[in-house]
Amino acid sequence: MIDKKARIYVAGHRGLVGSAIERALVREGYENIIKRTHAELDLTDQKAVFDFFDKERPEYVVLAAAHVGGINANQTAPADFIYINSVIQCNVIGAAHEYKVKKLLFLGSSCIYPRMAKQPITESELLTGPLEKTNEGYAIAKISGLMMCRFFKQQYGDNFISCMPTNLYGPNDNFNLTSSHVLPALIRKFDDAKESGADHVTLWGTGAPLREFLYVDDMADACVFLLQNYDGEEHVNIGTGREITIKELADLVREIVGYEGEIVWDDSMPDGTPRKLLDVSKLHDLGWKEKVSLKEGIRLAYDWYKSQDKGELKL
Ligand code: GFB
Repeated sequence: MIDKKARIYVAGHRGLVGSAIERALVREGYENIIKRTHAELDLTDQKAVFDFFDKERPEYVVLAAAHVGGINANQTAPADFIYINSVIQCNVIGAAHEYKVKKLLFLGSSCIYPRMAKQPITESELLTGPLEKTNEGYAIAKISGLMMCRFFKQQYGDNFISCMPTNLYGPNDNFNLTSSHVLPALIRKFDDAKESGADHVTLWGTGAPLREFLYVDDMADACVFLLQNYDGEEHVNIGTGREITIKELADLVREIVGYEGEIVWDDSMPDGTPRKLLDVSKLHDLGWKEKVSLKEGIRLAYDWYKSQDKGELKL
């Protein structure tokens, strides 16, 4: 059991994932959550990170800080994705080892698996084939973080575990149409078009790829559950085990937003990996299952988007 007064550092607490993990920890009664904004602590600065661990002595660490983005951001800036993520991971995992953190949870992403992995993707598919090219930089950094946790566990006995969430969405997402993931992009595109009375919305690719989506607060619950219940060497997939085509997703978001115009598919933009469905039996066997349906989650995400002051949104 993790003491409710334990010092828990959530790296990346202002992002989609980190903010949800902070909410989940608070809900569970944890009272001593340590946070630093990017301006207060630059996680790519090794000395600053080690000084911070030396001073704050966190007992638990959730490494949710990452340089992230959707298919276009990943494809156009692979150097940033591999470099920034690798440096952040090395610094935080290295400091967690040095300062004897009791447990660390590292968050990866389902894009770590081979492009043509057997579906649904079990944890053992890792490193069995070539990666999807549009996100190779990000995937290689995340694979390295996962392996680093595994090797620190093997060599030093550090309790560093990893999880691999599927595509996530919810409050504090990035709604910038160049760098965002598909769900926030759909919410914003349909909402903008509804407000402006535009007769069509342009979406990327063919709409044929299949994706799995998990509401971020469910993912955060799963993370807290793993922190409390899992000490294994192998990473754990976090998802719903259900998939939907991008075209079906677009129809669903359009209905929730209430936009009645046309959808135009721009196939000069990439589709990315054709299918990315996680096998979540390991997580289910451990005793965790999601609560929020896709429809309900999109409604919550849309309500959140509408409740925000435009100036506060990541647009
Ligand atoms: O969410 P997304 O950017 O990333 O795109 P991935 C998913 C699918 O939605 C792709 C299509 O087939 C896109 O072509 N799509 C349609 C759109 N319209 C849009 C749009 O307006 N914006 C966006 N962004 N997509 C990312 C990886 O892959 O998933 C990352 O690049 C990470 O590394 C993340 O793993 C979870 O699911 O293809």
